[in-house]
Amino acid sequence: MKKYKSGGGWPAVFYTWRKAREAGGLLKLWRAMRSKNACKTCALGMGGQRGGMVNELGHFPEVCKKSLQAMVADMQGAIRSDFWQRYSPRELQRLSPRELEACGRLVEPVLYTRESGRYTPISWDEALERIVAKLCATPADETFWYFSGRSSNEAGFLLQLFARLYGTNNVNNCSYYCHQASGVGLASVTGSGTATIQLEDLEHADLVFVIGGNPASNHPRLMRTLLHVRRRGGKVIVINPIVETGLVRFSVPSDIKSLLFGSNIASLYIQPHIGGDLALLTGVAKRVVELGAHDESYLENHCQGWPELKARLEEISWDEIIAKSGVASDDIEKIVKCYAAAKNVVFSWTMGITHHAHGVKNVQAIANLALLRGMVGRPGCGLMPIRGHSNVQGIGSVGVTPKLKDAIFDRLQNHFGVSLPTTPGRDTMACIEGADAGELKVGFCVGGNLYGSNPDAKFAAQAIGNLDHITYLSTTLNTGHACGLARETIILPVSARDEEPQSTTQESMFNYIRMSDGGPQRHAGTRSEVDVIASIAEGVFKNVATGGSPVANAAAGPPAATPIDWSSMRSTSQIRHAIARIIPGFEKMADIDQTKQEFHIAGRTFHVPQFATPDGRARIHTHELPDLQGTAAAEIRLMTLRSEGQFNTVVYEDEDVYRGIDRRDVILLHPNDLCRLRLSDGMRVTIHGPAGSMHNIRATTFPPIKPGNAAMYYPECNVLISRTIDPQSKTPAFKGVVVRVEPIASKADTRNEQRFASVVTH
Ligand SMILES: Nc1nc2c(c(=O)[nH]1)N[C@H]1C(S)=C(S)[C@@H](COP(=O)(O)OP(=O)(O)OC[C@H]3O[C@@H](n4cnc5c(=O)[nH]c(N)nc54)[C@H](O)[C@@H]3O)O[C@H]1N2
Ligand SMILES: Nc1nc2c(c(=O)[nH]1)N[C@H]1C(S)=C(S)[C@@H](COP(=O)(O)OP(=O)(O)OC[C@H]3O[C@@H](n4cnc5c(=O)[nH]c(N)nc54)[C@H](O)[C@@H]3O)O[C@H]1N2
Ligand code: SF4
Ligand SMILES: [Mo]
Repeated sequence: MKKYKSGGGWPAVFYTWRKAREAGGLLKLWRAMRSKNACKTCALGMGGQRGGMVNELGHFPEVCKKSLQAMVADMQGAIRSDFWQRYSPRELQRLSPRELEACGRLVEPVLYTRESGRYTPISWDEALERIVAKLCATPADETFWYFSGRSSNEAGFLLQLFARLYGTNNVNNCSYYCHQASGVGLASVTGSGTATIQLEDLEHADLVFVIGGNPASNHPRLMRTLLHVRRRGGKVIVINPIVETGLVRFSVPSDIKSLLFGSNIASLYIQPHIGGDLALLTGVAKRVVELGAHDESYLENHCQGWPELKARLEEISWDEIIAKSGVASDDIEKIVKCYAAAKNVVFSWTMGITHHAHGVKNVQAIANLALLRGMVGRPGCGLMPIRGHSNVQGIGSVGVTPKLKDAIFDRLQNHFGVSLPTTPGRDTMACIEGADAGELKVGFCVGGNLYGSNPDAKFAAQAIGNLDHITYLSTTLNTGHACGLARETIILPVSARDEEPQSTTQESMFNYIRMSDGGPQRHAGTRSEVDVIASIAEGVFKNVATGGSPVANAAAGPPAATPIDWSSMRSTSQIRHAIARIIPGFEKMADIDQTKQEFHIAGRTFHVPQFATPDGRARIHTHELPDLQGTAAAEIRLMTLRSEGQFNTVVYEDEDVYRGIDRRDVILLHPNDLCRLRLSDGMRVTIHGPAGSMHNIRATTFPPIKPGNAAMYYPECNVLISRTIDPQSKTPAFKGVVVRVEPIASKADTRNEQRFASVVTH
């Protein structure tokens, strides 16, 4: 396959034309993309009231392949009723994630029962009645509520409120498999779990670190910002085991000079081992202090823990740092030189940092490095986790977490005159494990693909299979609908953001609240998430009020009838009023309907070194360096990652264009490792991971990866990965997996276990 020399550029432009044809013409797609709705895809955030393809600073046009992919997918035709006759879940299990997505839009509720062995269309009334009856018969703490990050703030707020009044804190979101380590790590340093900067600050940085991510594919519009840093004479340091084409050179399609000639992005590209960042960041910090390039007065006046860090840095040996990071001292010196010379430095990071058993420590180590030179709490510099889903941050802000912040808990109780449960609540992995142990009986998932996002896919299927009931609110089919089947499974078809009948709001990774107008329904039969949640809440509490089947919460007894008029909660405007009163920093939400004024959430960004900790000082944490995994002769360290052509568990195309890979059933290995493991390019191999094996995978030569490290595509490879989690953030170590690669000896052994059929146990 042709390997591109830069990311973005003409391929991205041609892609737009191709996608326009699929969507029924350029004009139709253009109208959809320009509607006043926040981009549905990543959390960089575009669109909203300034119209689609506009960022927070008013730049236009900001559009990327991914936003087009998502839009065109939502513009697909409907799945017809006879589809369910033809395709049982067994057949759906044989389809790839791409084929499932391409089946079309879900437009009618469907019910699966284990007895019938298939999905059957049912009416909305029947579906809602069944769900309400199930909830009324189940102790609240035996249920869980999972949210993906694409839904609105309004849906998130309403669902968590309902779940808590129903009686459980088992409320969580996909962040536990994503940026939770960033939230936990940042909160442990600044007292606030989100970025310390706004987009505007990035425009003033003279050095940006991009650690453990591939924004060229995954957050394409960030590339324009990085390009501007370079044009201003600033620098970009990339820390990544893979030399990603688009981080070396990128052609920004909306910038004519860049489109024609391409732009250099990385000034310095450093390749650590997978999991080697903590050692590398510690090494850089050690050297900064050795050279006296740190800011002693900032550390003494605005931080706590500096003496301990200083002692730790003195004590730790260079041998250990170099062996565990995989980065030579020359390269560390180059980073330090750049950092010491810079005035405004932004540190950004993504999954290469959080998807480790030491994810929180990684984030704290990034913060340490920033604090050493006083780079937090000033304009133009700071800490910036690059978030995933378009509203994952908002979902967390409005309370879709097991534990509410104290202020939110108190205000919720006072505002509504209710009393909320005080049980600890379960994170996402604890829900999956609870389901397997029989402690949980009912699951409710708003968006996402709980099955497909889990490590240890076989276990995930078994755990969800152990539930009495699961409800999925979805727009399209995914592997979860095929393999994540409870005894009774209901899929409810919902409207996408730009089809909502009322306006909704979203929060970008820069703590910026956008308003989406919604738009005309594309398919009769879909309902808005808010409407569905309000209907279920109404049904459950009507039962309570009329003395119908009681909901017996094991701890707290049946829930009291609530003073909340759930029917009025069908109005997103009504929900926004409650959010404005309850969620700190969201006060401006109260009149956003009239003003249409999008806003930055108050109290989140730090432009003075006065932090949200009790004494206003930032906390410095010190760490032991974890051992480097996968160093035995027959082993290799594996990262699982996304390709250019997918969005999480949804695969749009098999090609990963900028990495020059044209299929997904591959393990990408450096030529040295092919040699070391006695393999050759294209050879069929079996991969043995901690949770399972995959057969018939192609060993593929991939010189851009650092020797000793390998890569495979998620979600297919989740059969391999164990449920090892970071004890602090509960996030699985999706990127620190040790595997063995074995050539397939005979032609007979060419079962293809990456197809999902083989992992389903019932
Ligand atoms: N096109 C597209 N865009 C997306 C998504 C998508 O699936 N497709 N998903 C969205 C979501 S939810 C998220 S969370 C983000 C994810 O955005 P990313 O974090 O960029 O995505 P991944 O593919 O998980 O991460 C892979 C990058 O991390 C590097 N890496 C792996 N291990 C390590 C390590 O130990 N150290 C370092 N320094 N680097 C490492 C890999 O080489 C690779 O470049 O993207 C969002 N945007
Ligand atoms: N091995 C490995 N595993 C990983 C990762 C990895 O890097 N490696 N990454 C992890 C990360 S970062 C994340 S965020 C998770 C992803 O976890 P999830 O968020 O659970 O999964 P997605 O694949 O994003 O969910 C896609 C589905 O959402 C539904 N959907 C799309 N739009 C809407 C909407 O507007 N409303 C509703 N209700 N539904 C909608 C569609 O049915 C679609 O199939 O996976 C995690 N798992
Ligand atoms: S970078 Fe993210 S928010 Fe911006 S257009 Fe692309 S997918 Fe949407
Ligand atoms: Mo994510």
